[in-house]
Amino acid sequence: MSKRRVTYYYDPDVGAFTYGLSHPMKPQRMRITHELLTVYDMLPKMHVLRAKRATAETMTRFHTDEYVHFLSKVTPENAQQLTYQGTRFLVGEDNPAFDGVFEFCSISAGGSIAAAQRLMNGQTDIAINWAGGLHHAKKREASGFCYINDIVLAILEMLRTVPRVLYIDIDCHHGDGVEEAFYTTDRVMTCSFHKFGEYFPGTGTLDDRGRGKGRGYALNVPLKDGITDEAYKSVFQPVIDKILEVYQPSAIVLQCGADSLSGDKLGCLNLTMQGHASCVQYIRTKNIPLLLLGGGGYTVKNVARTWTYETACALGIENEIDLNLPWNEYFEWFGPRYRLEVPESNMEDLNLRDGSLDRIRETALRYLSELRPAPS
Ligand code: VJV
Ligand code: CA
Ligand code: ZN
Repeated sequence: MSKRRVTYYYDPDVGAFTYGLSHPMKPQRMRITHELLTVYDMLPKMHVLRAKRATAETMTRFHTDEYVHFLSKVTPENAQQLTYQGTRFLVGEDNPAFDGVFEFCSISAGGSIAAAQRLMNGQTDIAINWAGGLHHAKKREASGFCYINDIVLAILEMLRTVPRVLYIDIDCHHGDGVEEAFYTTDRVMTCSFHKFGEYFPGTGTLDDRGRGKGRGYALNVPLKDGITDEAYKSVFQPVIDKILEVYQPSAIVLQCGADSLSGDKLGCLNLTMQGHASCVQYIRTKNIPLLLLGGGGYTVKNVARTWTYETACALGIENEIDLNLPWNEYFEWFGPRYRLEVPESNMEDLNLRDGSLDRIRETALRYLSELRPAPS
């Protein structure tokens, strides 16, 4: 397995933020992942960096001044009042005005932007920011646990240097915020695999393919409940191969949302840790500058397991790893087996029922074969 230079961004403060006690999004998962990376002795094998926090001004490269200003001011105490004054930037329980929300966003976005810069400088082959991947955030509003779209900001940073960026999203939810931001340009191709049908955010059908100059440069792969590794791979690999052939991206951003794993609290797919990671392994073999980001993932112990394993994949040392977990600060979380694994469940794969996956693969590949050559 050939080696790559890997840079891992981690801010030790990130794990202390909380969306609220019973909110499914738990920033602590980045700290647990970091602890596993530590006990697996992976830190000495990569550049471990703490990024500069993103400033409000940097965030306005995508978001509106009004929205960023609101986020920088909002607290649990004044949220109602700020919202009453006619601003509806945060809506409902999904996006609470939690303590330190702006600082949390500045860590998440700061990591993704710094990672993009380091890749573009040629200082690293793979950059990782597990605190990033917040794909639902919109230009002027928060959505689905996401406030600032670190992915859009990272891609905008890359577009200063390279002509074409490919965005791939394996989170169980549709990557709507990123798709929308680049819907009318051919300089970014977006490709999201997600559960579709009575599921948040409700967008991402095969027919949503981009508009104007961007026509054909958005691709959606809608899935039903229960997809397993083999079936997922049977659509992921040919679709990605075809995109690489027709689009020839200069860099790839892979959003590794871990709610597509079996047993996720909010997800409904049935991928194992290995199946999820095989997406990372597959992209890595293409030897294109690669940014790995986090995203969803609500069964915290499985998120930590998978992002740890995927960091090992980035380093090319996954075959040397002891799948019996070394002792660590969170050891009791990983019982009763104490293993680095996420097994599949016995749920039915509804994608195989009436040949729906075959039709989706065929249609996606046909759309890609109709694409005109990429802009230079
Ligand atoms: O389905 C929705 C929206 C509602 C309105 C708000 N209620 C709470 C839930 C239904 C229509 N939102 C989704 C958002 C999913 C975001 C996924 C983010 C990512 O993984 O793609 C990237 C990071 C949703 N599903 C489940 C919940 N919200 C949910 C939110 C809660 C909750 C339980 C479930 C918020 C607070 C609390 N419990 C205490
Ligand atoms: Ca997705
Ligand atoms: Zn998700």
